[in-house]
This record gives sequence, C-alpha cells and structure tokens, in this order.
Amino acid sequence: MSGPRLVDVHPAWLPPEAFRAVGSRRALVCGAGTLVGTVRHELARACARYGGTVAWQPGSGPVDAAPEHRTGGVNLVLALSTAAPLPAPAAEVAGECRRRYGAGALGAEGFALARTGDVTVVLAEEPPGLLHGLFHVIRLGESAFGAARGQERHRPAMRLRMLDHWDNVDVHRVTGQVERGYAGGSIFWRDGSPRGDLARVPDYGRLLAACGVNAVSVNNVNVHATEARLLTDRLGDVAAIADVLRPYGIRVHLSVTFAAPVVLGGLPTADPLDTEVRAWWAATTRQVYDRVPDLGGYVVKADSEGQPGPFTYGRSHADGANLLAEALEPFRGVVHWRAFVYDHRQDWRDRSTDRARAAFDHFAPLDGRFRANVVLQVKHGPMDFQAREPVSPVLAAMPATRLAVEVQVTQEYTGQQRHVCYLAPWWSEVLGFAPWGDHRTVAALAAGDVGEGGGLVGVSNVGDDPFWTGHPLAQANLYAFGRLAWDPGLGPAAVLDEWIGLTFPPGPAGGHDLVRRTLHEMMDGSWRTYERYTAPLGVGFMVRPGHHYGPDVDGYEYSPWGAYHFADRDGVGVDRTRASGTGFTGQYPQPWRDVYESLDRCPDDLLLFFHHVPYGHVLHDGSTVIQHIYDTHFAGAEEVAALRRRWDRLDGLLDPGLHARVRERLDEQVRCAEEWRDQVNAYFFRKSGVPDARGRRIP
Ligand code: GCV
Repeated sequence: MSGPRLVDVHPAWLPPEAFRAVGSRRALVCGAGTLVGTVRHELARACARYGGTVAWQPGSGPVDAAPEHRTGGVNLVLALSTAAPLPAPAAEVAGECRRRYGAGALGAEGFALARTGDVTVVLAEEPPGLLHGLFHVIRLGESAFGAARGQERHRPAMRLRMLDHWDNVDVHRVTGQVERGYAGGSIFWRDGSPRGDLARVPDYGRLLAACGVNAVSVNNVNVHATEARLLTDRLGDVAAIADVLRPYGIRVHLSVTFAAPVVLGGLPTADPLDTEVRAWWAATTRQVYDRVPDLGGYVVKADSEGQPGPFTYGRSHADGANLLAEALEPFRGVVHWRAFVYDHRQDWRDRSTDRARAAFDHFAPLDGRFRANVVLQVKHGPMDFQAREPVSPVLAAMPATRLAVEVQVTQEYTGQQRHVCYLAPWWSEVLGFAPWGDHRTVAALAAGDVGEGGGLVGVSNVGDDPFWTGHPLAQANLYAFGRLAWDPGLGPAAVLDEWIGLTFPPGPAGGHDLVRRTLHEMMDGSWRTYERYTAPLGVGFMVRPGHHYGPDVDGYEYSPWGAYHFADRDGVGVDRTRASGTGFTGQYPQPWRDVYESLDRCPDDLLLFFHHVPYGHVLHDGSTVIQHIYDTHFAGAEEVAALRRRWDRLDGLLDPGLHARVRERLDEQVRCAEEWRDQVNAYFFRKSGVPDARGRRIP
C-alpha cells in the first residue's frame, strides 16, 4: 500500500510512538477506496507494533474482522457516512451530524469526531476526510480515548493548501538543484532526471497529509528548458510522482512556461489571443489530463525576473491567465498565476519607481477579468518574503478575483535553515491582518469567507536531507504551514506544542517536560529574535546579494533590484507616502492608507518601510531610531547566544544525531548574528556619528 521506507530518514512528526494510542486499540474502518486503504494501512502498521487490531467493512457486506471484533469491543471507528450498514456508534454520530448541520456538512475533507461510551468515532463524507480524521486522532493521542467528548466538526478553512517546490530538474548553474533550497537536493529530481527511485516520496506525502497539506507543485516557477518538457514528452515523470502522492490525498500541480507554444510547440508566437496558441494549449492540456487525470493545474510565473509572459505581445496578465484557464477548465484544473511582477532592471537613480507598488499597479485594474478557475497567487508582502513587511495591498484590491496568499516556508530571508526561526507567529500576523480594519481578515480572503478564496501556498523547505529540512527544528515551519492553512485561527504556540508532542514523544530518556519547555523557550520568539539582529524597523533586505545569507547593508543599495534603504548621514528609510514619496500608502484602503501615511501612527516595526526619518526620530517606546538599532542588535545577538546555551540542556535527552545537527547550526547562528550585529551597528554609527547611549563597543 505504501512504497519501501528509507530507514535512515528522520520520521519528523510521525515517529512510531506517535501511533501508540491508536495502535493499541481495536479499530474498525468502514468504507472503500484508495484513501480508505491508506487509513487501514496506517492503522495496521501501528497495530502490528502496539498490539491492537484493525477490521474492515468495505461498504455493504460482511465485516472482515478478527474474532474479537465480531463479538464487539471495538474502541475506534473510522467510517465513511456512505458505508452501509454503519456500526451503531457511527450511525449515532451521523444522525447527530445531519440534525445539527444538515447533509453534506462535512465536505470533501472534513470529519466529525465524537466519543460515545468507550468508542471514539471519526465520521467523514468522503475519503480525504477520513484520512484527515485519522491524523487528528493521532495528534490527540491518548486524549482521544479519554472522557466522553461531544461531537466536534473539523473542516479546513482553505480548500487549497499547497506547497510549491522550487526544485529544478537540471542542476541550474546559479540556483542549483533547488532554488532557495537549504535542505540538500530535491526529493523529486536529480541531475536532469527524476531520482532513480521515489522511495521517499510516500513518506513525504504522509507527512503532508498529517499536517493538512493537499497539493504540491513539483517544479520551480522559474521554468528552464528541461523543466518545460515536463508538460509534454517528460510528462511521465510527473505522472510517477502523482501516483505516489495520490494515496495520501495530495494532488500534483505543474509549473509551466508561458512560452511553451514556442519552445515546445514550434509555433512562432505565444500570444494569448492567437487561435493556434489557444488550440496548442487545449490539445496539450488534454494530453496532460489523459495521463494525470487528477492534476491540480498549472502554476505560472510570467513577466517576472526574466520569465516570459503576455507583455511580450502587448497583452495583459488577464489575457495570459485566461488562456491557460480556458485549456484547464474542461478538466476542472486551476491556473495559479503569480502576482510577483516587477521591474528587476530598475535604475537605482530613479526614485520614482517603487517595487512595492508593482503588483498592485499591474493587477488591481484587472479585477473581475479573470476566469473562475484562475487563482491569483500573491506574496504576502509587497516586496519579497522579508522578515517584516506590511501585508500586500493587492489582497484588499481584488474582490472579484480568487486570491491565494503565498508565504515562504523555505527560509531564504530568514536564516536559510541555519538559524532557528519559527515562522508561524509571522504567518499568523499576516493571516490575522484586517485590511479594512474590520472582521475581514487575510485568512478570510484566502478561505473564501470574503471574496472568492484561493487558499494558502507555501514555498517548500524540504529537500533530501535526512532531517527533511536541513535544520531539524525547521520541520516545525512545514508542520505549522499545513496546520495554519487548515485552521488559521490556531495559536502559533499551540501549533508548536503539537509539533513538539508528536516529534519528541516521551521516551526512555525521560525529561519530556524539559524538552517541551526548552523548545518553546527557543522557538516561540525566534522570529522576533531574528528580526532584531537583521534589517531594522521593516526596511528589509541588507542581505548579501545573490545568495541572500548574512549581512551586507548596502548590498542592494545601488543595484537594479528595487530594494533600497536610502540611508545617508541624516536618516534612513523609504518615503512611500502620498505626501512626499512614492504614493504606495495610497494603495491601501482605510484605515491603513492613513495609518501608514502618518509618521505618528505608523507602527514602529514598519516605520522605515513607509518613511524616511532622521536617526533622532523618537519611536513610540521613547527610544530614538539610532538607539533602537543599537539596542535591538545587541539584544538579538544575546538572545541567540542564550538559545545556544539552552540547547545544551537537552544533551542526552534526544537522539544524538539530531542534537548534534542542531548544535552545529546554532554555532553558525551565533556567529552570523554577531556578524549582523556588528555590521549593522558599525554601518549606522559611521553614517550617523551618533554614539551608543549605553557605551557598548561598536567596531
Ligand atoms: C523562484 C525571489 C527569489 C527567487 C524566486 C522569486 C520568486 O526573487 O530570490 O529565487 O524565484 O523570488 O518568487 O519567483
């Protein structure tokens, strides 16, 4: 039912012990189909280890049961509501569910959970719901089998919860096998070909399903020559991955090049309004679906950082996206069209062009012009996954367009999986942001509670590293991405707690409370720690150009990439006001257009994103900008040193390989945080000439 497993790969949040509670029960599974098979397989594996049993009732007909099941005594039932006859406890839950919510209330992926008498029941209307229900019970552990629990209904907030792999098939001369990948090679591709075997991919699908992810795009949005062919003569490689992920309810998406009709089809143009181009996409897409009938759809980066797009033909991005949407529509496929469009060849002397404005300027006027199966995929901030940015104003500007929010799980700008940086608090802030200052949040927009809803997309942080994510603690970001896409209302600390509980269940070495406490101390506030020792007050970048690791305050200052801080001897920051700057604040609705415009009301943590201020400008906490820079950089580096010390407490309590890997990464984080502290402080001391009020050494 599942492929062979690699023994030397870390199980992440699914170690065998996480299955102890279900594996020691007598379970009954009711229903049929591939995903129900996966549920049975998971239970069978757990029961073989922990002494429980699994019986199966495929639908109508006899129960395939061990003798103890025939005489009752089942204490876990996982049932599809369509299975007949439903065993009594499941029928009870189904009845109550219908009474409370009406028919169809669980949806394709939802489930109901209840404990009646001494039976825990998971009821779903469709197989994906049953699989999610199983993983929920695993998350609950023994507490799923404790006191009676009233009926709970669980449904994902977002229909689409997708990870985009920026994996190249060929090793790219600049970006390597995985663009912005910090966890080794790709789990799908190696040196121009699919990996010889996909043994690890089922385990990956299992991890994703267990945190709620339901879609994966398998290649980089920068589509080079070899990757382009995944759409045509190398489609079999995509089909093979889809086959392996399907049993875990994960649908595959494919990144395609807009120039495909030219580079693959031999046509003279890729003009979206050309009839031959339309026919080419229609025919090609038909062949794709013949081979992969449940393909989720296409992902497209167009007119961005050198990728081809409709601008070449004088067409709009609505024309471009609709072309592909039309081809996908008969197969219920979706095109994820990225809004990351800006001029990456800007003249740094040109103060009127503002990269932050670009996505809104290009896309907001197109609202209402996209077909229903276009999802506009918008980076959460207007720049590029910095440790602090405001929420993109595009999200509030397109009520008649399906919008997906894109976050970066891979830590390109947040320490590249060498630094501990738990990102869930950042994503929670983004998802909880209310663009109109009322109940309508970014999460509601992505979920479709407001507007059309396109889901949550994360750039994957997984590679072929034995710990999946390079830094073992970065697994928590992958887990949290899935959980927040399922339920954006979950608290980041609670999600971390779940991850800790699953990943480090009580073991023979004891010390479980210490492990839990220490990991919370290290990770809960780690994003803010990272923010403290890197670029200050929302100004962003200041990283080394190209690879983006470590400090280089002026690295992008005189470059064509549009990422400037404008520091001089008097002050720092980007004037994006309507009054005197680029006018970017005007892209927000009220109240934010005025809040960000106002020097007094603008939140300190975004001050330099919106305003150019003197070093002596006084922040809301009474500190000056220059003193804030010194204080936060000293504090951030000290906090990292404390993280490093805390980790030593866990020596002997965790797997030695894991402990050593984290220790080695923490040593690098300490070094790098000191480098950031010293470069940023020295730079601003030299520019401003203002000494540190506390007299600390600045090199
Ligand atoms: C895949 C940033 C990254 C690029 C990435 C791009 C994008 O610019 O540095 O590596 O390209 O974002 O999101 O398309």
